[in-house]
Amino acid sequence: MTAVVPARTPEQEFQDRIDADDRVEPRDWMPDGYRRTLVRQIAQHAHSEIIGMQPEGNWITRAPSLRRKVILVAKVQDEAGHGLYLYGAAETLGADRDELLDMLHTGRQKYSTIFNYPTTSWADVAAIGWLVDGAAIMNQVPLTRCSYGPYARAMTRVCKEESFHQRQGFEAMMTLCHGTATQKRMAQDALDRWWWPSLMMFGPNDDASPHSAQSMAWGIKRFSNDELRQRFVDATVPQAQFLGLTVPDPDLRWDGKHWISGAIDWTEFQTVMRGDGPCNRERLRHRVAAHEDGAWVREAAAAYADKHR
Ligand code: FAQ
Repeated sequence: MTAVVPARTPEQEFQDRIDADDRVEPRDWMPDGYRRTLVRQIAQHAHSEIIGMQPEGNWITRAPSLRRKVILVAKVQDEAGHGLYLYGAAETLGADRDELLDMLHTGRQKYSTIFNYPTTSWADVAAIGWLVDGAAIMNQVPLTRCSYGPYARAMTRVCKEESFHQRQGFEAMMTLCHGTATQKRMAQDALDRWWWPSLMMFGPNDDASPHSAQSMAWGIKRFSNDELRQRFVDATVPQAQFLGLTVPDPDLRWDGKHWISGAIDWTEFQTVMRGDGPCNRERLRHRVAAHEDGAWVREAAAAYADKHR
């Protein structure tokens, strides 16, 4: 007698493909939850890139030299480009770009907490490149192996550009640290203010991260929030030491294998995520105004597209 093999459900077949490291492409069948999770993450990521233009954009007119200004303009433009690749990736899942932007503008979709802190000195621009882009790379390199093809391919290009951003930030930090005593103090002050928010970029601890387990099973996330945060701390503490700066964590210790951080202030993270951080309102106001000011560009592009259809 031949054994009856129960038919596999589409969900099981999909999971088999993921487990075999197969890439999912836009026209392939996928569970609704997989699609929703990707749209949520990719949209938040896209929003972070375009809101992330503001803290550094604030310093373009005050960059200390022509060379620094050229680098900064290129970097901020790159972030706009990253937003566009990501909105494009979300569209391949059936999302509507105007709706996503509306969700951002009305506070119904999140963007990274890190961009709600002010940039009060030039050293903050250096610290963002070094720490924020450094954290972004640590989080995004594994996303180049994400199971969803268009997101993975967008990340490959984004990571190349982020790596230039991180290097220019570290180099600017190095210049400040080898400069006058005032410049060194500016660099330390920037590290003091950006260190903890950078660690928060990786998201809540694993035991408080509602999406991680499913996202890892679906091959969207390849490592947990805490694993990536630990990699970032291990990579960055020696860089701070090389710069002659002190990481603002009195509990930081070496356990023979890793740099172990003190406790993160998750109340601050929740406050900023809720919309009550130092710059949340200003960032959204500025974004909405930029969108409204750009209406004529969208209208002109639509009219041109109509004429050449
Ligand atoms: N800020 O269950 P999890 C950049 C939310 S790009 C705000 O762990 P998940 C480039 C999370 O969305 C920076 N919200 O969620 C640049 C969820 O909310 P929901 C952005 C956060 O998705 C550099 C809830 O908490 N990068 O920096 C944050 O599995 C310089 C529960 O959390 C990306 O978006 C946060 N920090 O893991 C630009 C990378 N953390 O949806 C300009 C892609 C968590 O339930 C200048 N995204 N939340 O309402 C990811 O890898 C993931 O989405 C995580 C969160 C790891 C961020």
